[in-house]
Amino acid sequence: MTIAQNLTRKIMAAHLTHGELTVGTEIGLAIDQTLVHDATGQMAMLQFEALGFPTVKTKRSMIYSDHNILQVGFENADDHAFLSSAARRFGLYYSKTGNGICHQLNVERFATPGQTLLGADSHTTSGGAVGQLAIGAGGLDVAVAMGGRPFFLPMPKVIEVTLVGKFKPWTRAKDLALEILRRLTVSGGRGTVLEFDGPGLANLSVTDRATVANMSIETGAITAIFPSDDNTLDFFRKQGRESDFVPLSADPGAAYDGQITIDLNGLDPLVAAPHSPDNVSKVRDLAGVKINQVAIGSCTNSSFSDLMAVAGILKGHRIAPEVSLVVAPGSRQVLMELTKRGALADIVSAGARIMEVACGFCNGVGQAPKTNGISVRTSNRNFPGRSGTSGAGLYLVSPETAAVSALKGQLTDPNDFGEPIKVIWPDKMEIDDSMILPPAPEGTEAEIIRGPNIAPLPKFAAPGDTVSGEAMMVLGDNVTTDDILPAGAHILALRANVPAMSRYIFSNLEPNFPERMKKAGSGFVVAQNNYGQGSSREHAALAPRYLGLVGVVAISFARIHKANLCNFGIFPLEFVNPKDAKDIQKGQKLSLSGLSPDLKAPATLTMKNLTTGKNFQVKLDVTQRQLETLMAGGLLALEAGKKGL
Ligand code: MIC
Ligand code: SF4
Repeated sequence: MTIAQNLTRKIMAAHLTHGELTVGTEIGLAIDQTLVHDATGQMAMLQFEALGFPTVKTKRSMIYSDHNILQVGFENADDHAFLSSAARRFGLYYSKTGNGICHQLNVERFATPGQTLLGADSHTTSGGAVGQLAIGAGGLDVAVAMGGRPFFLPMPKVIEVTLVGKFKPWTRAKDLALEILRRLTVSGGRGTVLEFDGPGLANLSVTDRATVANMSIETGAITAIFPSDDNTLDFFRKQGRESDFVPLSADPGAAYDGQITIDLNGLDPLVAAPHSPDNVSKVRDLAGVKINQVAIGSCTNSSFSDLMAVAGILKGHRIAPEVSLVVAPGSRQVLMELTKRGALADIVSAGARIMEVACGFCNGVGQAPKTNGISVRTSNRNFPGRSGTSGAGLYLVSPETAAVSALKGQLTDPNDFGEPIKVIWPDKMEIDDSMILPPAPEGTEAEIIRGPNIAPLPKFAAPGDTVSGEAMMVLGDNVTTDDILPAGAHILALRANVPAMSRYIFSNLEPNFPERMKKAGSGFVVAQNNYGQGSSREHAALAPRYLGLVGVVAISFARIHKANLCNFGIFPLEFVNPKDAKDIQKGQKLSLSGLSPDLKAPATLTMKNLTTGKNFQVKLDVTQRQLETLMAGGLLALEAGKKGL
């Protein structure tokens, strides 16, 4: 008798290279597709090269130019020249600037049900919209997967999320995503995959599902996945990709490790207030908050249906005089469709500014609000400083709530607008992949272009049996990667240059930190729960390591960041007794001893507070593979050691 399987386990079983599907144990998965972009791709490609792979071994590997698109100096153009030449050389496809946001394009053009996708971006999870097992990771892990090696992760719990009922007229997929965050918070999804089913699914198009899958990462979940059903087939037809369609779902009666039911009919328009995506209320309860800016776009809400609804609301109206409205379509396909239908004209004549087809405002590349400004956004994160203005307050909402609020000049429940907008999809979308450049034909040697913004990779030494140093920072819960390496155009331009980017580590919290850390030469960060939540940027481990960070002692870690710490030789240490976290003060001297290549993972080790003389226990809760990596000084050092370099 075969056992009924959920969808996640089916795909995992079909890709399993190492381990068994036992929750909490390490598994290795074969990876079909990868993606990196122009904020993570520079490091990933330098690392791919350093690992000595001749060419990618996946079914498809993509580099997207979408994050780093301002060209106020030579840096971004250098990065793009490097990335497109590396793509040609190593067998990847390169999506040029102006083609669209990686996750939007992946869902439109490449995401395939039943396949695995590993992306150097936390919102890679969007691919779950079509039944793809799509996971975010650090660039080095993606580089390894591009080379044909498996991706390792702890086997997650699979949580069934059953959708029942139908959305009320003005409630949308974004409100469902926010409801999930309200229930789970920014850490409640850790160690899980959210697998959707139920009769309510019929009401969610693929682009709606992409919004929900996209924001699943904000709960700390590894990813989210939807079945591949009639709505998926309909979407694939519109994309001219029927041949990629495979029907896929969980077996009837499949077992799950947990269950949540959400009645769509019970949802109202919701908003995540500053400064966390789980700070969720009903829009109605916060209505009246005066706003300066409305920003519509990002990989969460920039699809055809999102922007057609926005155009429908704006048509024939004018935005409030004190509001700046910016609209950034998610892909060139979306922009073309808006143009053909006159919807772009409706948006422009309402007073909107049309932004480049890119991430843009979402992570502080342009459109930073005024000092203490209030910005209503359709994006997925509202962490402090993410917009590029440290005192600004970001409210995350659906495109409908954003558009209606732009007209009123204050946060407004879209139910106050009147009749809801009905979006009619075309039978076929405008398909033009000409901005995706193929790799060089086999047998051609393509030259890699390295301008001055492409710095060599730093090398790190193996630790001895003891590492010690000052507690350089003592922080609380939910420290984000935006806190560690801030977003914003001027820092993003330095993603290929570790010494330059390291000058911004923790700079929003303490501008002097990089200098202090470098001078100390060796030190620890101490924090509480969920350290490193948010983006996949490995630079938030790599650059601190370059400055001398040897360990982070916390109560718990976010999955991607913990893996990144190991990859760059920083010890992720968990307090055995969480109360010990409160005993450590900034500036105290700490030491971790008992390190040895013979240690068995996971290991419990003793740390000493040399200032107070007190000992405390920490758990190095890593796999044997990660322990070996840490003891070598990081993954590149480990691989170089194996090759005798
Ligand atoms: C983000 O949304 O924070 C980013 C910018 O897309 C990051 C990637 C990066 O910082 O390189 C992410 O989500 O992983
Ligand atoms: Fe780009 Fe924002 Fe999406 Fe990150 S979250 S990929 S910055 S649009």
